[in-house]
Amino acid sequence: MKTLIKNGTVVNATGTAVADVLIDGETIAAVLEPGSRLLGFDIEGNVDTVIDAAGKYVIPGGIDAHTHMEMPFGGTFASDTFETGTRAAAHGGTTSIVDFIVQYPDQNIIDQYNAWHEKAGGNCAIDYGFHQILSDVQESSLTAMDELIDEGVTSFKLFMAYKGVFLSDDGQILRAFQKGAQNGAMMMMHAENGAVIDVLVRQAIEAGNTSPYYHGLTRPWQAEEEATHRAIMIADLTGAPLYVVHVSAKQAVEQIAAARDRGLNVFGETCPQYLYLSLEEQLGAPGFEGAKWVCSTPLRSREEGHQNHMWHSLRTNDLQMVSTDHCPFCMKDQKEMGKGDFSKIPNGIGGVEHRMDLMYQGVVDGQISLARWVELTSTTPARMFGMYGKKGVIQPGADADVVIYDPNGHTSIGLGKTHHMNMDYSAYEGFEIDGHVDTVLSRGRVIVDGDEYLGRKGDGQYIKRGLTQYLS
Ligand code: DUC
Ligand code: ZN
Ligand code: ZN
Repeated sequence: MKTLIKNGTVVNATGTAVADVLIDGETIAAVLEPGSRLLGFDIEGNVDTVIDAAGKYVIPGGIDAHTHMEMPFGGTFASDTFETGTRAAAHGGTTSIVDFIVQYPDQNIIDQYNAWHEKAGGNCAIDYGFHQILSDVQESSLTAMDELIDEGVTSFKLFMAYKGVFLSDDGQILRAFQKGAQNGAMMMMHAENGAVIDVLVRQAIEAGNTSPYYHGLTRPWQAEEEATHRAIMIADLTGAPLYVVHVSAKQAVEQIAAARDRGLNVFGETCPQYLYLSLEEQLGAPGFEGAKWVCSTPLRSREEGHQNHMWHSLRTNDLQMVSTDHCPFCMKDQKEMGKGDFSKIPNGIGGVEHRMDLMYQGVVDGQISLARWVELTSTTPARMFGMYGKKGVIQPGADADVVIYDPNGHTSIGLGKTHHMNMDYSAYEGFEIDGHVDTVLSRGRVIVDGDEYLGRKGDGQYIKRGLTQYLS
């Protein structure tokens, strides 16, 4: 099967060019001047399918490097399965995800790795890789880290919060980071001071402050800044590369920026919710509405300027990536568990479907350039997590994961509109985007055409990742 995408504006992280993209089977075969002939042959007359992308952007498929499909968490499970979540991702122009294998204390890491293959295998519409969550760093965990690297799981997430669930103490973090420094793994950190948060939460509940708004107030930026600093110090001490997930506080970015200025391999991701949503408007919504946006790290105060600072940091490369932390829960029966006690609301926001659009709106609004859009959402995720060359770029030899994006199209986000995630509300209800995902190809096959889904459950393949390609 040969496909020619002709006359589109190809956007890579390095810049843009009007070009034809020739796809042979699952792979990009050539990027050519429009209308070129190849060894004297007329290309258009010798392919099976021609897609005219004139006036549209042709970009590498989005890579969401932070998702939690069907994650067991907060007394329930994230409401998107690998099937529903990857189908929604495809609709939104994301062609790869990296999901988190969960280890709870006492669980065997290799058993968990196998369990996640069982869940994802045969169900995904797009390609998928795994990071491993470590919540119980023992000798066996360190051995498992080596084994998993050989299986393509080359990044490990630890938590400084959620005591009794995920939290690792500083000594455990040190040991895992030492292993990462040895074997080249990327160490990922949920950076919030859990002990401080736990006391603030208890005090708030005892004082009768039980609404979702207090989720934000009891996870203050100081707890994020302090933990980010501590993680950076342990990374510096051990020599491990560090990737701080879901950064939301401007003070945490400042810690990351200072570390990078010192030449450390410290990186940071933020998420669309920290660019667009706020403590005042969403968490502070009347009644129990704010539960829709309970996630950790929490939405931050717009008055304090965190959202503007996140955009700024994406421009200056103090932050390198945008992922979603897609961890959806329905209001009914799930978020509702925390009525009368915000600490029982399952933490998480769904957004895997909307990341490419929401970040494209950043281009329209003048926050980031077109090339930076692609870099933040595809190229850097590929390089950060050992997939670049196959993923994250339109070039010969790459997997033909391609999105044709229409800058003259329009997307209305909300339930009953673009929403394909298994959620009974949209965290971005009413958002209007000045662009539209027109066509999505996953390894050469059209899986989304207009608003029609043509993909198949199980066509997504496991991505056996290499080590990070992003160290300085
Ligand atoms: N934060 C969330 O909001 N959900 C999943 C886990 C996390 O760290
Ligand atoms: Zn986290
Ligand atoms: Zn997460």
